[in-house]
Amino acid sequence: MPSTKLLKRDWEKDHVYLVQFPRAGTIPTPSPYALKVETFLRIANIPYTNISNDFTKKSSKGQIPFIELNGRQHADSSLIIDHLVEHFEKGSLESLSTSDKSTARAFYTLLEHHLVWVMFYSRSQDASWLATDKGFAKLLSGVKLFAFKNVLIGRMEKMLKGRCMSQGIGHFTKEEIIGEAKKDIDAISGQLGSKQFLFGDIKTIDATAFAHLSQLIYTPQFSDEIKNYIETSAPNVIDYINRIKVQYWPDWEETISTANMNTEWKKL
Ligand SMILES: N[C@@H](CCC(=O)N[C@@H](CS)C(=O)NCC(=O)O)C(=O)O
Repeated sequence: MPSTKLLKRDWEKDHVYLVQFPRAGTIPTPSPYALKVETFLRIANIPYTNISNDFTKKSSKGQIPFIELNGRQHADSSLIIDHLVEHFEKGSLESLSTSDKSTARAFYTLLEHHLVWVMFYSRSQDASWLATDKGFAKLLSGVKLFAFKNVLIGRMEKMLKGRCMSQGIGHFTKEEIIGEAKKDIDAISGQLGSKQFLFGDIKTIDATAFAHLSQLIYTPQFSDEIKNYIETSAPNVIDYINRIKVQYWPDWEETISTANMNTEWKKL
């Protein structure tokens, strides 16, 4: 059940309040889940306002992102999108043939439950960039920056190492991980072909793909080979990411240079 503890008490009807980490310096958010929801909101043209969780506030499920809509909290990026599709009647963003629907579901799982572990593995090995200007350093100072750099980053790496061992990727060699990532990238590139988006017109799955691929392209990974492979062997994937960025994130550079969470992205 969605929690009823609200951050935004004077909410506006049918306006989404998206609670997520503050902006980072190399990507609007290092959370693929938050980037997915925010990109979906933009694609679906749903009015929203970001609210920083100040690294402390979490949903009833103990994580970010979460949204508040009409006085109720909804958590988990995929459940949030399901709710938004229903509430704002955005079914056209999910309308696919039966066979494409099955393929889209398989790509969702590839992205969120397989490829995502390459990013988690990378951060388990070295998450120190999050305490530099590429991450959140510009927003922190003094004791907070010291604690973030010297305590929290270490804790995060340790927690992610544990998760990677439980999932299995933590037992792989670096070459094996790169090999798995390449197979996923090849599959995405093959599905995309010369189409504009994964299934022709833009769909919800494109927000998911954009969010996860952006993490591999714009945030530090344990090996440069991953980004190099996308650039050299899957140039259509690079074009695809740029296409979504140009159309839905024209304020990308502004968000990462100013850390403003509510930049004007739509030209009125
Ligand atoms: N399945 C969740 C995953 C969200 C998630 O892993 N969020 C991370 C940030 S990227 C988080 O809040 N981590 C804090 C924690 O798990 O304690 C979703 O899709 O929203």
